[in-house]
Amino acid sequence: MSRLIVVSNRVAPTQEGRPAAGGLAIGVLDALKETGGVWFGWSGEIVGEAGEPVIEKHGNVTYATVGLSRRDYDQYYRGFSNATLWPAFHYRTDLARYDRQEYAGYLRVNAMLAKQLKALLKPDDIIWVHDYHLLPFAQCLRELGVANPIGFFLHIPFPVPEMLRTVPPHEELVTGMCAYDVLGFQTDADRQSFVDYIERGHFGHVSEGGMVHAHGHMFKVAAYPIGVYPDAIAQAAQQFSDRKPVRALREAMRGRRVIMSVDRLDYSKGLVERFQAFERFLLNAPGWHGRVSLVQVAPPTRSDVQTYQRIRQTLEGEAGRINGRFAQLDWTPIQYLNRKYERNLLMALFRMSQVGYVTPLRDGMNLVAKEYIASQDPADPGVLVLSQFAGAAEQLPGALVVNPFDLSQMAEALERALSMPLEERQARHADMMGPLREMDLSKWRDAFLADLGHVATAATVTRNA
Ligand code: ADQ
Repeated sequence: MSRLIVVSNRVAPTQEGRPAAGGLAIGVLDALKETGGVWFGWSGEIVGEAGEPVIEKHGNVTYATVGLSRRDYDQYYRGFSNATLWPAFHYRTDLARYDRQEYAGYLRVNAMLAKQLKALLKPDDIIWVHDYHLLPFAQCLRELGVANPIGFFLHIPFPVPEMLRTVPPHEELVTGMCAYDVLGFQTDADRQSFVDYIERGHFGHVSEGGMVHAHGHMFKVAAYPIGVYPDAIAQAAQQFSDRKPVRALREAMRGRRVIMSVDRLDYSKGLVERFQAFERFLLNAPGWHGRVSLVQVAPPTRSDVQTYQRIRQTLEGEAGRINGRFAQLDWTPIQYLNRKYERNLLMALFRMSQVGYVTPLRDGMNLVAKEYIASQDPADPGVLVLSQFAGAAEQLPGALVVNPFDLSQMAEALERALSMPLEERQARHADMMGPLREMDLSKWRDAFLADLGHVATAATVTRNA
């Protein structure tokens, strides 16, 4: 049987129980643990000079990690990946900057990682590459003569062509993407944006079954929405409901309702707008004063990228201002916690809250929305208030879907969620659990790998001919 080689920028910590870095890490690790295989990527360490990969085996997963030099880290990771691609792909051209040297560093690191991986490859390995740090990775491998099947999954949104064109080397990046055998996106809208770019630029055309012919390659393009394991989450949420931090929050709330938000501290997550909409809700609905708190858990990430330092300051300022305006001696409207929690504990916190408040300005999928639904007690479930710009909104019709730029609408949705009758809450929850079970994490992996298997067989025959 073929070995699965997963490639992502950051290989998640190997120790059990430690919180993983984010949605990608959680999805990939859970998916890989079942099939077994190799996970290759950056170790998270800065080293003098990138050396040979360090190989460690834990269970049926082999971790192959390499360090990055300071220059590589600054140009490839902090620079082009997170200060150009991330903001532009999340429609924040106001925050995106472009620097030719950083782009050169991005290409150099992709080529270096491809060379390192090539040394570990066997002829029948299947390679699955993840996310925006590695758009040119397949092209680099092909240049080294690698003929194995290579698929790519983009965890973040793929922007509409006009937005993509704001990234100066857009054409080169898309040409690189065409070297994959399968390109997977979170939603149909993302898939369509890619196809629009190809067709409007006359780079190629799409034939039946989502096959794209462009830049001399033939590859499949499709949406594979990432999922969670809803039943395992439900079980964990229930089991951890008696743990100390959950009990402590329950006691501190003394019967008050909880609106719960959990995100990495990132400007794409719409935290400032969310706080301001909560403020508007408090203004509109004085009857709720003292009866509900917003608990926002947001651990800092990428804190050495400047825009991330700024969002942190802004948010702390907003929380302070809103609390100063409304707090009473025994009530703090916003509890803002700048830290990570163990995953199972988070699920229990979701379960004890009455509203899941998930309002990114743009998000590839958003696993928190899915985790929130899965964590609920079906007999007395909470209500999900969800941004229309999260990929998850395509699959969670039972949520109260809001436009995160419309503070009044969000404020109304909070009020509606907090007063929703039990029967309606139950019906909405049941409506969402079905699709969550049908499109769980193993379906995501299996659907992608099945397509990669089919397409690659045909393509490899052609490449080797
Ligand atoms: P992220 O932007 O990281 O993921 P998301 O999908 O919400 O966003 O995943 C975050 C994960 O981290 C969730 O599983 C959540 O439970 C966990 N998490 C968040 N805050 C935490 C905290 N304080 N402590 C512990 N765990 C925490 C990227 C894309 C998303 C896409 C995923 C997966 O940006 O759009 O859904 O990849 O493809």
